Amino acid sequence: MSVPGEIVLHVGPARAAWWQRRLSELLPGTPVRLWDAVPDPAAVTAAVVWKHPPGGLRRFPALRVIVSIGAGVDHVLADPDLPPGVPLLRITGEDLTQRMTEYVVWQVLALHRRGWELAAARAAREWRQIVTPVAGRRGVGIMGLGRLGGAAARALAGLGFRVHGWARTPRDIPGVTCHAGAGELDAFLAAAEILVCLLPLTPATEGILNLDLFARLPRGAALVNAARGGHLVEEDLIPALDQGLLCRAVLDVARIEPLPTDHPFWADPRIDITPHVASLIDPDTGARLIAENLRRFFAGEKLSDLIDPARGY
Ligand code: NDP
Ligand code: OXD
Repeated sequence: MSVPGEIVLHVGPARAAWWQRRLSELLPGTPVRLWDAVPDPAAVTAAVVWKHPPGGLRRFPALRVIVSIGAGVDHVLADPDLPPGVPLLRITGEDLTQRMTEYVVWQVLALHRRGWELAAARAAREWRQIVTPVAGRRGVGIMGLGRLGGAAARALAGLGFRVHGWARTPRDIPGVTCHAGAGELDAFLAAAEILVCLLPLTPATEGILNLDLFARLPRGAALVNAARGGHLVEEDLIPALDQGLLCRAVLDVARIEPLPTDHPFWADPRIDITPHVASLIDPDTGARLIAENLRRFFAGEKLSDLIDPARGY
């Protein structure tokens, strides 16, 4: 299988050669060029990118499609100088969804069972028994009911949690109380003792996790942000913990990644940090999905991973 023209690739230097080789194997006959080594920019018809330099895609006058190496496309749409009208695709798939579901279930169960208190007791050689409510008496709120949020909500409902979900438009998920839009945000938040963010980062969701929102949760709620660092107003998190609005936070993402070593979050024992690993796609699966999406795109077949530029996701 090949696609017409050439592919330009922008990905971190550590893996660029690997991606180039793998995409060339999967799309034999299609030249795959590294970002800084494109002999003929006019021959490029597809760009496969992760955090490309803003304005850089304008170099390719025949560009027909952009593919994000990831489920999120905020890193592409952050470019104020994108070539207009070029379709944007992302990666989704069962592996990505399953990994995120595992991460969310892991973190929600740990928060629900107050795992951090057990760990502290163990460190102090203390046999401290903690009784927690059963899942059916714990409200979990999932912000974003798309591929990832929808699957996580179903899994948590299957474990017996009282799951509430929030999306932009009405959704219907068995076992999940779904809320939609700004008008139903308060009702959703009031039920979320554990709040999980799985929203895309768009102008409408940037900074949505802030002090005002935390004040509308049940007092002492816990936060899991597995979406994007830009959802959280970072300066609001420690005050929310200090004020008892939140009891704990789990962050898989940060505004600046890697999180700088002198960032105050590292020093705060109420904040658990994982290094953007909630659902890292393994590169081989990612490359296969990208190659298949490109094949479908150029064959004019139906695409499920197409981004709506007006919505931003
Ligand atoms: P989808 O596009 O499938 O779903 C997005 C969901 O968010 C939809 O339910 C949508 O509502 C809802 N939504 C969007 N905007 C708003 C809004 N303004 N108000 C309320 N709800 C809104 O995304 P995915 O589930 O595939 O992924 C979510 C995000 O997870 C990605 O964008 C990415 O940033 C992040 N991610 C993080 C990873 C990690 O390892 N930490 C790995 C992969 C992704 P509606 O249903 O009405 O359209
Ligand atoms: C993604 C991610 O968007 O890894 O796929 O965050």
